[in-house]
Amino acid sequence: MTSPVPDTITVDADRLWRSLMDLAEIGAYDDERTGLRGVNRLALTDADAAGRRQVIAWMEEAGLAVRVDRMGNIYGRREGTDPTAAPVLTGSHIDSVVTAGAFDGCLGGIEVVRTLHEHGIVTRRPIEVGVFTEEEGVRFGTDMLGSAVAAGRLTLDYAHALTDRDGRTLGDELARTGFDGPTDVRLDPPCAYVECHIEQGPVLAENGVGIGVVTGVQGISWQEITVHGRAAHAGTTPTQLRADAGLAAAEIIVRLRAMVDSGEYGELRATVGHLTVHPDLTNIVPARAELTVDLRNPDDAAMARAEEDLAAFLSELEDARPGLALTTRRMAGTPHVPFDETVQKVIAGAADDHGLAHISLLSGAGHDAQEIAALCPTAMIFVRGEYDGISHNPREYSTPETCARGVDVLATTLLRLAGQD
Ligand code: HGY
Ligand code: MN
Repeated sequence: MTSPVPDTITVDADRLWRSLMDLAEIGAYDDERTGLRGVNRLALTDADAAGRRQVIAWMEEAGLAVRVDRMGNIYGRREGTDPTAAPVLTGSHIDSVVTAGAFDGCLGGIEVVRTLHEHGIVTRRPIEVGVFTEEEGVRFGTDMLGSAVAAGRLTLDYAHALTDRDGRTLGDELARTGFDGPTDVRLDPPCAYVECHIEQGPVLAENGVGIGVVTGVQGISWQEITVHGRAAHAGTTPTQLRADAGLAAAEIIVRLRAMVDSGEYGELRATVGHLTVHPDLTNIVPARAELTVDLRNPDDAAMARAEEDLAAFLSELEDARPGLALTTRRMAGTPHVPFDETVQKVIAGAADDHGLAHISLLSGAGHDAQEIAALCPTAMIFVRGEYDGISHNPREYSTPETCARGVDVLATTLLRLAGQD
């Protein structure tokens, strides 16, 4: 017995929260720095695989037909009355950084289909829930990896060959965890894609609202820099005879901050999140330094200038310091991606009809939505984060009420899109 499709729908807040907390226990660890339970579910580790199995079990309980593709992307499909219609897709990721909170990526899609299922609501279009592989990019070095392959920006072979710091390939880890699925990775274009995600920043809280209608994602540039110098005795080697790779790495970090502070690159943000020196011993001048540079910028031209000027600085450094050689390797790079205005309007209308205040904002973080936007009209819903919106940290937090209201907006948005021609 099916029920008429309502104009708005609310989800089961307690069940949503229980699932969020249950998933957060998979890969949980006791974080010494914060004294909190953090989450460590690096892509295609045993913890991630356990999280995947849990999500698949929830999908099947909610009556979804589940498929896994050759990138390990998982899709749960709920049929509509018109099986030939392109589905409305929602989703995100469940892989995490190594010091994550409970909310990054895990919000909502399954709770929406559970709610439709229990109310006997059947939409015209099918609805699919996607879980994309290696969104964070911190194990295999390229972010939004599974969704980028699904959307055709990156090839399956490229992705399968990527290695982690221990030299394991993504292809091998898919096979080891049993998520080297049989279905083709290229995703047939959905009719629309809507992702609900915690903001991971302070903007919604600063504006006193719980819901964000996301207008797009800023540009991202990741590169690895290796500085080759010369190991030498820390006591006997005069300064002028040194080729100190550690010093050069420090000069790069200071230069990046000067570029940001100069204001010449718009709203550039720069982060050196990974830095190692070799042989990493007290009394040896570093022979080698490896660092990653993460640049973010909403303005593609300003991003390009920043990349060019950083490259110029690296070659100046090499010229100025005898015995130093620098190499760089591009890890990831995506432009500013604007989201679809019509889908944004549907989200804003759903938030209005739920009586929820909202603002529009650009995403500072990368998301799978920026990749799926290449296939179909796409936009995102943000839910407010607490504690200045801290994320990639066990302190990441959003309240049960805020999460539920965000997933209400997702549910109503998906309903409306799934009813459209
Ligand atoms: O790095 C990012 O922007 C996202 O958290 N993957
Ligand atoms: Mn995320």
